[in-house]
Amino acid sequence: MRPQEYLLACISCGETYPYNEIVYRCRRCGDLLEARIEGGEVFRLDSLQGRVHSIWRYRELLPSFFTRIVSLGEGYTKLLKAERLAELIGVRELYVKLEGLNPTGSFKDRGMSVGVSMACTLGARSVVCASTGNTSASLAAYAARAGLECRVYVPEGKIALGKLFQARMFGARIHQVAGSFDDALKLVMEKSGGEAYILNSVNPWRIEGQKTAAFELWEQMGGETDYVVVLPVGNSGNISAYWKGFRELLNHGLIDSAPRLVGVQAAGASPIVEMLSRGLDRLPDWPNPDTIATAIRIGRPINWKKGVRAIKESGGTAVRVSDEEILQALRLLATTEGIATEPAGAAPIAGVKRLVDEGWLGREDKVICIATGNMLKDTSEVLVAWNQPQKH
Ligand code: AN7
Repeated sequence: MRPQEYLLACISCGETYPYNEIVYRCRRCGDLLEARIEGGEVFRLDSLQGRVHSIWRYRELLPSFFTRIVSLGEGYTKLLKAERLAELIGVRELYVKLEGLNPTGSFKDRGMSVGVSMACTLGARSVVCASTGNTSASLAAYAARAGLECRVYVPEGKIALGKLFQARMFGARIHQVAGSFDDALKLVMEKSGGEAYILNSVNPWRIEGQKTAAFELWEQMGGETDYVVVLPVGNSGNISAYWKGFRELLNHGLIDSAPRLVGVQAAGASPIVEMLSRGLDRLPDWPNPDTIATAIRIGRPINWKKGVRAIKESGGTAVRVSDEEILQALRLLATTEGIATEPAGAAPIAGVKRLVDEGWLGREDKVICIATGNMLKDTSEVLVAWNQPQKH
């Protein structure tokens, strides 16, 4: 067996780059890059027993070349069965993966452990990102642990207070951008290159870390894949990461078929749903994204091509839900199961309800919803919304 080797490859033209080159977009055609592993061994279900309780338990499919691993114990989050909610919604089985249990309270920590380890290995002194909140909180924490300087760009007045507090607490320099997340990301991509290592999900090493969530589902479900996975979609980095994880399990013969992946967007920020439902071949413009789920208030998802591929190749679908449906789902999850999440994390529950109404899901289906972020990050918006007079 050849030892593990990583390289970066363009998802469109196939151009490759050494793993340690600092490149965020293909220099030949401008498209997205993906980290590819060649050679190496793989874990099996029974070889995972007794390993560390973090993403690093899947070390065979993570980079082995790091000079330093920066970890806060991310990953290995709980998967809870929600029997009362399954019955209420009308599916056979429903599970909720509690990504809010990660060290800074969101799934971003999986990607940041790998991304910041890469930053250290490359000798970077400073890191930067644009964020709707969770990415900035996570990067700030991992940068602190690694001793790196950290700058974050956030849309002014549009991120949850708890997330802003986290970034501040972990010592990041915060730049509030007058505009949307899309404007903040544009600023980072155009201005930061060279000076600081960019750790938005356009960076393929982030996706390497986040793909471990698929390995976890596979392990937690006893090696089975007979379920549908439902995730909130913003930049569509996470849904592509899950798909990459399941594709790697397929390629290594650990599974025979991959689950269908469903992307849920807030109605006010749903360019991917628009694209798929209208059969467009590129992303439509979405100039003024708006939703109470500020985490996914994104009009120009940078990873849309990977996300759309994940949905199409897995045989999944994309669905949009209103803010009202998100808030209802959040409350339903909390009051029937004792599970709470921030608004974006409840969007999958709202999406499942929609898909049951539409007949895409039904009594025969097993469904896993990814509750991507912790409820304590984002309480004020939800409280304000609940205190508005109810529409009847
Ligand atoms: C709780 O923090 O984009 O589709 O800058 O925080 O991979 O973008 C957050 C995204 C879902 C969407 N749920 O994931 C950011 C940011 C929560 C999130 C998403 C985010 P992607």
